[in-house]
Amino acid sequence: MAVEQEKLIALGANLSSAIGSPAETLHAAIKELSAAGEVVAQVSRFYATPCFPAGAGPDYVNACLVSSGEFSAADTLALLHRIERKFGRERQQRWGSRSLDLDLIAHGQVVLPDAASQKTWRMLPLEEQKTRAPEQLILPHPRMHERAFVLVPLCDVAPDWRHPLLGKTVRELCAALPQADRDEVRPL
Ligand code: PH2
Ligand code: MG
Ligand code: MG
Repeated sequence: MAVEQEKLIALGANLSSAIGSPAETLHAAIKELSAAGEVVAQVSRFYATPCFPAGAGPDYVNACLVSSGEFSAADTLALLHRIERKFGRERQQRWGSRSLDLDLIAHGQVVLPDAASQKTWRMLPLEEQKTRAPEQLILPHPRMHERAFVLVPLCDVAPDWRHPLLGKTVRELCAALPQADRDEVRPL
C-alpha cells in the first residue's frame, strides 16, 4: 500500500456563494472535503488578504489545511474542482474573482510532472504567468513560495514542511518574503 502523504491545500474566496460569505463558504468546503473521505488533520486561522493582482477585485479570505487520505494527487485535484463547482465557482479569467478556490499546494514530497517542468513553471516571468496556465498538475504549486496569502496560513499548520526542490521549510519561505507582504495578511 502506498504511504499516505500529507496534502497541503489552500482555500480562498473573494465573492459570496449560495452558502454565504467567503468565510462561510470555506467552512462548508472543509466539511465537504471530510465528507468525501479526506482526513482533515489541521485547519489554519482564516485571514483577510488583499487581492492579487492589487486592485483586481475585493479582498480575499484565505486559509490552509493539512489532510491525508487515499486519494492520489490527481484524484484530490478532481475532488477539489468538484467542490469548487458545488459552491458556484465558474472558471473564467485567470486570477479573476471567485466564490471558492481550492488549490492543491503539495502532496508530501511529490514533484509533478518532473523537477525540470516544475522549475520551468516556477521561473515563468510574471508577464507569461498572466496568459499561460499549465494543463497538467504541477507540484509543489509553482507560485506557493512567493505568496504571503498561502505561506502565512501554511505557517499555522505545516511550518516544518520542506519544499522538495527549494530545500526550504514553509517557515523559511515565509520569512524570506518582504515584511510588508506578510503584514497585509491579517487574521479575521
Ligand atoms: N487567488 C488568486 C488570485 N489572487 N489573491 C489573494 N489575496 N488570495 C487568493 O487566494 C488569490 C488571489 C487565484 O487563485
Ligand atoms: Mg489559487
Ligand atoms: Mg485554483
